[in-house]
Amino acid sequence: MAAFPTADELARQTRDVLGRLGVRLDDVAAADGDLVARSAVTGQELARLRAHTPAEAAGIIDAAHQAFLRWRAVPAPVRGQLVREFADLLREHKADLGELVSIEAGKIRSEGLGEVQEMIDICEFALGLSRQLYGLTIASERPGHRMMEQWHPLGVVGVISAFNFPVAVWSWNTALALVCGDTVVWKPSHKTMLTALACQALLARAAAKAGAPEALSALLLGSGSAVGNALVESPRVPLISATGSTRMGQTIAPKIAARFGRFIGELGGNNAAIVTESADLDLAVRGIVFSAAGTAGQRCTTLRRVIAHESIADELAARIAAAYSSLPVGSPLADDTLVGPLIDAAAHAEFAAALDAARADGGEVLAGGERVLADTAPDAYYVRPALVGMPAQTAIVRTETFAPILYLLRYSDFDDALALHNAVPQGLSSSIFTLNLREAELFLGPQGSDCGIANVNIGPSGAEIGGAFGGEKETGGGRESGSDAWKAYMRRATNTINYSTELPLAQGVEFV
Ligand code: UN1
Repeated sequence: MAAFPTADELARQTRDVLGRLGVRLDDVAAADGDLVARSAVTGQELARLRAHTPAEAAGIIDAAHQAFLRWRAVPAPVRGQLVREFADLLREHKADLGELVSIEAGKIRSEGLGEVQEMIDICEFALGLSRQLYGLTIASERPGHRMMEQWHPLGVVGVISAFNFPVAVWSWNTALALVCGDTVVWKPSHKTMLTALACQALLARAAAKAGAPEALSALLLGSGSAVGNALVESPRVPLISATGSTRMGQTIAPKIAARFGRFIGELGGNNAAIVTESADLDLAVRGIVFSAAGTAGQRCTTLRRVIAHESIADELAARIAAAYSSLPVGSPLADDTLVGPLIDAAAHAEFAAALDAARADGGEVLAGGERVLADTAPDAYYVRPALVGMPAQTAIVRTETFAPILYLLRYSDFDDALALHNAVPQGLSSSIFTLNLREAELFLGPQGSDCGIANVNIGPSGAEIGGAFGGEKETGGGRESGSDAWKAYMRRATNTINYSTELPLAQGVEFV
C-alpha cells in the first residue's frame, strides 16, 4: 500500500488540483477565516475561509433572484446548452475533481471519480430533459375550449448538501434546476467547501461559454445555522432541497412549511438487505460488502442491516467477516485502498458509541470495529468496518449511525423478515437477495419494502441517476435526480382557452 502523503505534499497537491479546476487558493483563503477546510485523509487544515454574514447571504439570494428573472425567459433547449458545456468541463476535469473529492472527503479514488461521473450523467439527462418539459393537453367539457398544462420556471432553488456526496448531489439539483429555468444558491457542508468552490468555478466557466448570467449559481459558506436560515426563511427561495440528517430536516422543514415553500428532504436512511434461503450467496456477499463498507459506511444508501434466513445466516456471517478482514483500509489516495477514513473525530465517536450500545443490547461484534492507522495519521479516523450479530432489532439498530456498522438479524418466516425490514423510522433504500420470484415480487409490491428505492439481487447503494432518488417516512419524502423529479423544480399552470363565440360555464352553471 502506498504511504500516506506528508502534510506538505498534500497541501501542495490540493493547491495544484484546485488551480487546475480554476480556484486560486490564495484568492479565496482568509488567514483569519472562521471556517476551516480540512482533508479527511490526514485531518490536516488545508485552508481557512470566511463565512458569509446573513446580510451577505441576503444579497446573494437577491442576485440569484435577479438572475432568475432573466434566465426564465431563455428557451429551455438553450438553457440545456449550459449543462452541456458544464458536462464538457466535467469530462475534461474528471480526474482533478475526483482527486479533490478524495483529498477533502476521503473517498477512495474510484468513488471520487464515480461521483464526477454521476455529475456528467445528470447533465446528460438534464440536456435531454431540456427538450422534454412536457405538459398535458386535457379534453375540455365545454365546446370550443381547449385545456392544457404548462410547466414554468419556479425561482431560486436553495441546495443544502452534505459532506458525503459533496459534488454529485448538488449537481443533481443544479442540472435540473438550470434547465427548468431556475437559479441556484448552494450551501455546501462546511466539511467540504473546497470541492464546492471548484464546482462553482467550473460552472461559472460553463456559464461564460454559454453566455448565461454568472449569478445563476452562487455559494453560501457557513457552519452554523445562520447562513442556512437565510436560505430556509427567504420568501425568494420557493424550493429548498436539503440532504442531511433527519434532525436537520426536522429543524428546517417547519420553517419552509410556514412560508408555504417546497421542501425536498433527503434525510436519514437505515437500509436493509433481506437474504433468503435461495439467495446466490456469492452475489449477496459482494453486494453486501460494497454497500456496507464502501464509502466507509458514509452513504445515505449504505447498507446498515442484513436480515438473513436462519438456514444461511451463519455461512453468510462467516463470509462477510472473511471479506471484511481482508478489506484494505488506508489512504484513499492509494490505488489499492477500498475503505478510506471517516470524515472526522465526531464520526469516529459515533461509531464507537454505537458499537458500545450494540454490545450493551446483547450484540456480538463478529468482525472489525477497531480504529486503525492512528500512529500514521493521528488526526484522521480510519476504522475497520464492523459486522455485529444482534439478538433483536433494538433502538441502536433502528438508529442511523453514519459509519460502517452492519447489524445482522435472523429470521425464519418471510413475513417476519418483511415486518422487521419496515420496522425502522427511515425509508430510503432496500434490497432483497433471492432467486425466488414470489419473494422478490412480494418485496417490491405494496405489502413489501416501504422504501423509496427497492432492489433485487443488488445492494441498496449505488443508484443510477435515471431513477427518482429519495425515500419515505423520516427520510423526508422528496425525490431528486431522474424520472419526473424535475417537476418539483417547476410550477404548473393549467390553462383553459376559449376559441368559440360563446361563454359556456363549467359544470353546466347558468349565470346571465
Ligand atoms: C447520498 O449518500 O447522499 O445511490 C447519495 C447512491 C449514490 C447517491 C448517494 N448514487 O449510493
